Amino acid sequence: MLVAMKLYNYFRSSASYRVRIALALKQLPYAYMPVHLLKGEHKRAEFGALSADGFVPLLEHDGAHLSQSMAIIEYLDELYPTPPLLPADALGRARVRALAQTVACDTHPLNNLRVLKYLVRELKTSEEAKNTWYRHWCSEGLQALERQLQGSGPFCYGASPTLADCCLVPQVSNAQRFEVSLEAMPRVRAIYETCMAHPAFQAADPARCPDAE
Ligand SMILES: N[C@@H](CCC(=O)N[C@@H](CS)C(=O)NCC(=O)O)C(=O)O
Repeated sequence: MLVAMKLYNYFRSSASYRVRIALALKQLPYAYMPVHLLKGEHKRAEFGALSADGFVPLLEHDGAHLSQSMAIIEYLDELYPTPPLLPADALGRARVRALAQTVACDTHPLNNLRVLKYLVRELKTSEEAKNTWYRHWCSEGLQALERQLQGSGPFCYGASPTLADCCLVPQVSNAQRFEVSLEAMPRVRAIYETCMAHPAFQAADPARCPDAE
């Protein structure tokens, strides 16, 4: 039996977007709990009582509160294995996790809201320098992904979406928002197009979120 889930998230949060994609791929219903990051709602005591790290996404399921998008997606994949988001073989799983972590561990943390705020508020960098920082690290990360995607297709790892695609799409969407050039990344662009033609990816799109502005 399906136990009701709640996803605390923000439409523009790319880590939240990853989880929304996974939930949509698995066709799992959930209550959308908006947490407005720019209004600092993730810093409020109510949210702090649920979340130790104060980040979105946070998944509430079966009395538990789960943080970290990658851990949440793997949890969902174990509980609801169809369709699988990780390959059946160990080498395939290592490859998919490597792609996903290139985004989630090497790229996204450098461009997180708190990092950008720290640059501007504490280190007194200009808006322009902050955007240069953003574009640099986003581009470095996506180029590393591009190199690993040689021979891939139509998705990051074969014929169906995996954890890696859950990570690629939000990162590309961020890159587009910050006008990072994707010119030198044909594989990343092609996989992004394939994903965006898939109904689950469309359903998870930030523009379709209840808190979209
Ligand atoms: N590693 C975490 C990262 C979560 C994260 O960075 N969330 C961002 C939004 S994408 C956040 O809540 N940022 C709040 C802040 O930076 O103050 C995950 O994958 O879930």
